Amino acid sequence: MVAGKRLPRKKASQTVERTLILLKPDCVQRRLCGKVISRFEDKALNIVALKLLNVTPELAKQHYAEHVAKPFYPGLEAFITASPVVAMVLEGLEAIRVVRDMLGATNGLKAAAGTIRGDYSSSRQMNLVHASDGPEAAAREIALYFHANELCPYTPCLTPWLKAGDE
Ligand code: FUP
Repeated sequence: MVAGKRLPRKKASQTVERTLILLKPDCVQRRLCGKVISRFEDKALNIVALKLLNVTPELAKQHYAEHVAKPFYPGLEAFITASPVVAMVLEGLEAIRVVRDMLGATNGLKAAAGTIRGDYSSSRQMNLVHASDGPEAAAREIALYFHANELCPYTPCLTPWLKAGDE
């Protein structure tokens, strides 16, 4: 290294991630799917899979495996199976964290204003949207809701105007 000359700063590596999103029964029933999907599109997240389905009690138990033994689980299962949900896979740089930040805290009453739950939910259970909380959960949850051939990745033509080439 030349004395006094700084090495170029190494860029933190950014990862393209996929995350499983559920627009829950309250979101579908309250006709909020369009507004919520618009937020994800506006943030330049790519929708790579999307469908409407009924969550069965069996699927609910797999999805919420870590909560099945908890006292609130029966109510959670009754809620998530009560009406159709929209399942989506979103793709983008650091998508798992970005989407969780966009949702806000689990309890809508505590979620910051400006987040999806902060703006539209006043409930802990009816908090409108589920999003995977880490890479392992994302892989597990995507496989629960989608076959590999239902994922349709593509390059949006706006890409050069959404981020710099080295991002
Ligand atoms: P989140 O990671 O934000 O989806 O939240 P959790 O994994 O902690 O909880 C899963 C779901 O259970 C949440 F959508 C809210 C619901 N829940 C209840 O209904 N009651 C509770 O006491 C705690 C969580």
